[in-house]
This record gives sequence, structure tokens and C-alpha cells, in this order.
Amino acid sequence: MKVVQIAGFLGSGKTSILLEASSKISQIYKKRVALVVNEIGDVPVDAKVIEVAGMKVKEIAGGCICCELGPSLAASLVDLADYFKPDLVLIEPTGVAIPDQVKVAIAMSTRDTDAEIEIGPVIVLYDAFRVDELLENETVNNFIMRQVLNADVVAISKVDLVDEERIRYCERMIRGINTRALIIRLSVVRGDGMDELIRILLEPGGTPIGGRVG
Ligand SMILES: Nc1nc2c(ncn2[C@@H]2O[C@H](COP(=O)(O)OP(=O)(O)OP(=O)(O)O)[C@@H](O)[C@H]2O)c(=O)[nH]1
Ligand SMILES: [Mg+2]
Repeated sequence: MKVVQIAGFLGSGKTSILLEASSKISQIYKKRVALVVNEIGDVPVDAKVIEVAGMKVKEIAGGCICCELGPSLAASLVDLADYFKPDLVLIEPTGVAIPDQVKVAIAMSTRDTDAEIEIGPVIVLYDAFRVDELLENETVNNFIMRQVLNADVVAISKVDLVDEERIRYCERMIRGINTRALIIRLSVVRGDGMDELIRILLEPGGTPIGGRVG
């Protein structure tokens, strides 16, 4: 079971991207995907909420499931591994989570299950549409900086809403913080970057080698 977190500040597009990616991965690559979100109510899918091993779970497209994070991420991952046996788990941490701390929590789960758990790259969404507004606030700016610093892949999100100049500006900001992360461009609305993201999610093992920009 491979576990990947898709972090990013509040409203950066995490849930939208998780749903899009999981439905493609299950349909095209026939993999079992489980999403772990904070609030199952945020997932705009008309499905009944059931309870499995104390977790709130919804069945979503293509045999994928979505579950609400319980009090412990590690415990939720162990339950998923034991009950659902997904190939891939995509985690949406809260918008103010620090990816390195989430990584520690994922690592803890490996102690309590016989399932093999592999930790994938840290993907951080960077909201191209709201970047100026977000960076203006010092606290928010600090969170975003820490997230970008911890990222293996920074995905500039909502590129359909901005022009090329704005995207380049985001790329420079990201490179100023993290010189090694792979930077990609994403739009759920238009589909930009989705194939690349899926390739990264399915890549076996470690961290993709980055450095396409700058
Ligand atoms: N135009 C456009 N809108 C997007 C895109 N991705 C997400 N959105 C919109 O951005 C808003 C926030 O998206 P979510 O997917 O809920 O973002 P989130 O990061 O999960 O938000 P929180 O869980 O509240 O932190 C929604 O209104 C989405 O429809 C995109 O690529 N393009
Ligand atoms: Mg969300």
C-alpha cells in the first residue's frame, strides 16, 4: 500500500484533485484507491456514509473509497490496510498541516500492521489564483513556506484562472524556497497536469527527481 499526501493551504484545490485523480486511477489503471479526508461532508459525492472499523466511509467512483480521518492518522491507515487493502492511499491533511509531521504519522502506521506501507512523495498545492492574497498575511505566508519547503512536488493549482506571467511568478516564488522540488502545473477544470500527477502518484517507490523549472 502506497501512501501519498496532497497538502496545500485552505482552499487550494486538494479535495477536487483527489477526487479527479482517484477516479482516473481506478478507471484507467484499475487500482484500488482510498482517500483520507478531514471532513467527509466536504466530499461532494452522493453516497451513503457507512462505518467501517469506526471510520466514516463513503464509496466513490470506480470502487474507490473515501474515509474521514479519525483521531489518529496512523490508526486509520492500519484499518485501511487491514480492511480495504487499497493499492494507493491519498491523504488530504488539513490546510494548515506541516507535511513533515504528517510523514511522521504515516511512518508510525507501519509498526502496527503486517501490510507493506510505502511512503510516496509529498505533494503540495500552491494556489496560483489566490497567491497574492494569501502571502499578504504573515501567518499564512509562514505556513505556505513550510509546506513548500517540505515538498517533493509543488503543483501550482488553478492555472486555468491565471495567465502565464502569474504562473511564472509562482514558479519563481517556489524556487526561492525549495530548489529541489519538481514543479508542475495543475487545473482540475481544464485537466492540465493531471496525467503527470497520476504518473507521480503511481511511480513505484521514492521521490521523483525534480528540477524542470528555473
Ligand atoms: N477554476 C478552478 N477552480 C478550482 C480548481 N481546483 C479547485 N478549484 C475550486 O477551488 C475551491 C476549493 O477547492 P477544494 O478542492 O475544496 O480545495 P481544498 O484544498 O480541498 O479546500 P479545503 O479542504 O477547504 O482546505 C472550490 O471551489 C473548487 O471548485 C481548478 O483547477 N480550477
Ligand atoms: Mg478539502
